[in-house]
Amino acid sequence: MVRGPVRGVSRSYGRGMPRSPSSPAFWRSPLRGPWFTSVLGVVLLGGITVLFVTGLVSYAAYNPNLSPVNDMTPDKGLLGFYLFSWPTNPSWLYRLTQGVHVTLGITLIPVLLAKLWSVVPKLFTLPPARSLAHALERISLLLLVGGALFEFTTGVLNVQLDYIFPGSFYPLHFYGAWVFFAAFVAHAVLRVPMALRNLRHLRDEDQRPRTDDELVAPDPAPPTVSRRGALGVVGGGSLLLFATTAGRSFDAPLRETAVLVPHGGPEPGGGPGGFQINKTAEAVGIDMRETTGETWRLLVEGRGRTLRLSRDELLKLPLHSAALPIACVEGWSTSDQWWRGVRLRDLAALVGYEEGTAPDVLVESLQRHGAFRHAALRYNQVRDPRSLLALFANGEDLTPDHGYPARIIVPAAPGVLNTKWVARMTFGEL
Ligand SMILES: Nc1nc2c(c(=O)[nH]1)N[C@H]1C(S)=C(S)[C@@H](COP(=O)(O)O)O[C@H]1N2
Ligand SMILES: [Mo]
Repeated sequence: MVRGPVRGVSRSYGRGMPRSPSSPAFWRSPLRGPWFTSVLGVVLLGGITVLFVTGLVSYAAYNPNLSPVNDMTPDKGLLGFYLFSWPTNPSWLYRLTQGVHVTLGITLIPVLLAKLWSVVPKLFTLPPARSLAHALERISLLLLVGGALFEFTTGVLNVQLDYIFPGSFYPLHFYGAWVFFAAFVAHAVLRVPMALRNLRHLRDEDQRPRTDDELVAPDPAPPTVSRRGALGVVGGGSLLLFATTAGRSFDAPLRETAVLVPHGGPEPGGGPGGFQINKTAEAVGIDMRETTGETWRLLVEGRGRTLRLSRDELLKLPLHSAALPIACVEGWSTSDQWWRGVRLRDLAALVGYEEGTAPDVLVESLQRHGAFRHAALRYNQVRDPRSLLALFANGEDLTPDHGYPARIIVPAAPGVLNTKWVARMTFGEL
């Protein structure tokens, strides 16, 4: 019969004893260790670098310096140093960069979570700082972990919940990306050499746990899965997310496999207008009497002139066709649709801009509220012969949801710039 703890026997590693998370013995998973963390870290090194580059590219694709209506982060200052004129070739450019950005981001979620889990004991290390250098390192780690969680969360919410932060998503995600990436670079510089050494010298299963490494549990619980098995679970999770997401960058039947994200699953209806719709006419409050009635006029302005054109008058202008996709910032896209309408540069010519001199244009829609009711296009986009004020899609009149009576379609431009239900185009001064 034993009453109370036996004197002289160390209690520290005893079962069932309360321990604080700041004690290494609190963490007992035998999976934690330098090899496991290094594998995940190296995957994230490559993955997050691609996310950052494709993210910056995505922001440049809006042509934010062109006009205040395109710029969701007007106070970016130096952070916009890299911006460049978004090209119109190849026409699938944004489909690729943004598809990669969003699909890769979603795919990396299990890897990120596993990586954070693998180093979580370090979060509780006491004392909080042993030296100034150690304090700085821990602050940078807080920015790293906080930044990663913030970027992944805002990105996923924007895609899944259809612009839950209207307008403010862009500054949040853009500024967050710079903070996160700065911490990420600092971390990579400090840790990548060690991670690569670990991968070269440590054999996962056979690796004798090096108890001198702070990641290795001093008092491990019996293993229920091998380290390789655990990595398999993480990789399987990533594969599952990939397989249920990637399809919405393609048409049916591939799109049907994207059950996890909006704009996956079946196409909306059939026929010529049966491709993905971002916002329906009803959702943005387009009054169909204004658009379908005889009263609709397109205002074309520039060089001091104003033209008012009915749809019938537009139809008498030279019509051209172009096969171009819709590619949304949310990561989904369609294959090429067959658009037919008036070239933007021909509209510029109507107000006096001769061949080869078409300028930037501000496009405004009938829509009264919402971030995407207007957009500016740069002259290189206006001059491309495939850039149209489209009146038809796939051989028939535009449907109300795709922007009847007229919409913009520009090669390689993000969906946001392809304004629907166009009411006015102003060439020149933006
Ligand atoms: N007026 C207006 N145009 C708009 C939008 C909008 O909300 N209002 N959404 C844009 C976005 S975000 C995308 S992705 C495309 C989608 O075009 P679709 O619905 O024809 O596929 O339209 C763009 N044009
Ligand atoms: Mo979009």
